[in-house]
Amino acid sequence: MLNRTDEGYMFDPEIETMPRDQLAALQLCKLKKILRHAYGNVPHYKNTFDAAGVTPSDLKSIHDLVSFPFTTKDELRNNYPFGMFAVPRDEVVRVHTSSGSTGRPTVVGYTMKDLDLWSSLMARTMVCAGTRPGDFVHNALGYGLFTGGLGAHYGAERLGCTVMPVSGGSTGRQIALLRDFGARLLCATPSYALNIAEQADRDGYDIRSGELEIGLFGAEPWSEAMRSELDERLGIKAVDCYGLSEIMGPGVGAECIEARNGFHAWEDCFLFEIIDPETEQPLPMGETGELVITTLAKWAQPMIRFRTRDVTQMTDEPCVCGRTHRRILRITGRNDDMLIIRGVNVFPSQIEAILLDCPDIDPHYQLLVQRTGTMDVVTVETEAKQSVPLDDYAKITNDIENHIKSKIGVTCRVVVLRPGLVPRSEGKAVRVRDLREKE
Ligand code: DLL
Repeated sequence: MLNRTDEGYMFDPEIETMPRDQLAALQLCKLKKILRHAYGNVPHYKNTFDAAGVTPSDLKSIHDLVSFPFTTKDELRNNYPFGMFAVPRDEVVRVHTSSGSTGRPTVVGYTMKDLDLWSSLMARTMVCAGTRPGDFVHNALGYGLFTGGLGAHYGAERLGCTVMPVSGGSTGRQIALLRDFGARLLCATPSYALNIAEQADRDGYDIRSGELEIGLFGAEPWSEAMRSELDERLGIKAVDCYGLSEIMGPGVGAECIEARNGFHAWEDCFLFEIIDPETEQPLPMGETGELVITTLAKWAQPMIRFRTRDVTQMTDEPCVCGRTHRRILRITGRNDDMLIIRGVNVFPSQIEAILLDCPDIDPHYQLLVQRTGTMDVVTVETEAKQSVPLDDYAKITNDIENHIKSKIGVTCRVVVLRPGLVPRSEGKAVRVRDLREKE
């Protein structure tokens, strides 16, 4: 077995360090095949390709992909439940769905081979984040229709770890299990990891003195400031991991523990583009826009140019870890979660970073959007630390309002609540509550 301190250990070394020209050739070969598979087996793709006047044989180089149509979440919904499958339903061995909180859920199917690939990519992700075979993994990602729990579970098993399938919730019990079993890796959403840290404090357990060394966090936007907070409070290195059910689940990319600066996008299995969401044109390397992903090896349900709505940027700067796969920098947020406050675009993660700067605040928060006349008004609800006297709340409120104004350029109302009053997350935190339609 490998020693935990073995540097440079990779799960798929040949692929992870593949020279860029070879990686590009591999992508082209896989892309041609997946386009044929999608066009030949999914009526939706046949129709949209035909409408755009393209067929798979028009793709001669990767750059030709721009003439192929995008796939949107609405189109997946319109093909509910099995219309996007490219194989007979009885070859699909697993189905997950998105939450469906805004209409029909989106369905994703996997063949046995797809599940095998997903497990390998999650194992690769975990190694990239510093996990090693034999580690004990505490998996607090939700099990069920959400892809987080099962994705991390099978990845950890594939790697040869010992997995505890705790799922989210029953936070008191999570602390006891972390203490008694000595997990090295914690998988969770960052907001739930903060909830765990808080519970450990309440229970008088110094989680920093335990065995925990790494947090593999994702499934929701979080800021660099939140990373420092989690590092500090849990005594770990917090590592970002990205994924989405429509494309596979967690494991589409992961930060390396060496740099912790943007996640390596697994380019042998996915093709990544950044586009301007308005003009829908590709943006040059380094510019911020919407991430678009094409699956290169997912068989049950290929996704061609899927518009993720996630806002980010890519970099082709070499990484200290030696991996050649490009990095996608922190996801600022989703287009759909972006608030436009008096003409200024604001993501909840920007507010989060400001709250974390304030020493009297615990970074639990929600943004409430209301309408007054024709104006949208945003209220930031957050919490004071236990030790802060009530008399100080007014001053803290004022300070945060000023910070938001000076750093982001918008005016928000801030309400500082007593500890425990902002709802806690057991999975993905709800950061924005839109009260406009109900008023
Ligand atoms: O959240 C898969 C996942 C599970 C990823 C566990 C990482 C860890 P969905 O429920 O389909 O899948 O949600 C996907 O979550 O489009 C992003 O908006 C957001 N998201 C996922 N990872 C990150 C991240 C899972 N690291 C949606 N940073 C995506 C920011 C993230 N946002």
